[in-house]
Amino acid sequence: MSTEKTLILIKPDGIRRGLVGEVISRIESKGYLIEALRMLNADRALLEKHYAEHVGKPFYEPLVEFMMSGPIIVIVASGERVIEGFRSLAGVTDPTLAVPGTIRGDLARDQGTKVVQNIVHGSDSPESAAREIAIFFPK
Ligand code: DAT
Ligand code: MG
Repeated sequence: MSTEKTLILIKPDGIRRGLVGEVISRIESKGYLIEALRMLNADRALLEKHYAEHVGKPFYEPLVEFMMSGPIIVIVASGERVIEGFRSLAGVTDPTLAVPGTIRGDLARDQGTKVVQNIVHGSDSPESAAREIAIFFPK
């Protein structure tokens, strides 16, 4: 059985605030392996694929605008149960409620914006991980 993989994004707020090293350090310190990493400016078409499940929600357009507001870093990390493990490292979606000790709990807060700015994305299931990795790292 091959080791599980997940797709992690460091969002534009994470880059603007100089938290790239901190986020990568937390992934590595936990013991996950960085398998691939690239920086890019995501366009609308790419984000529409990545966030397909959220199309039509009130925060969808602000989310896309936010994700296009600067470069992002795309990471594939691997390890046993890395999908749930990284979600645990990241903390819950709302940074106000994310537990201290997590990336979102320690490093983000409510900015009063229409979309929550919470530093990182992590795949939420094996199906999402496979789909998202294929979007950002097409064969
Ligand atoms: P997660 O990133 O924790 O998997 P999600 O997939 O439900 O959360 O949503 C994608 C992103 O959209 C999330 O990281 C922040 C933003 N978001 C989600 N729900 C929101 C809401 N109710 N209001 C504003 N932004 C929201
Ligand atoms: Mg999600």
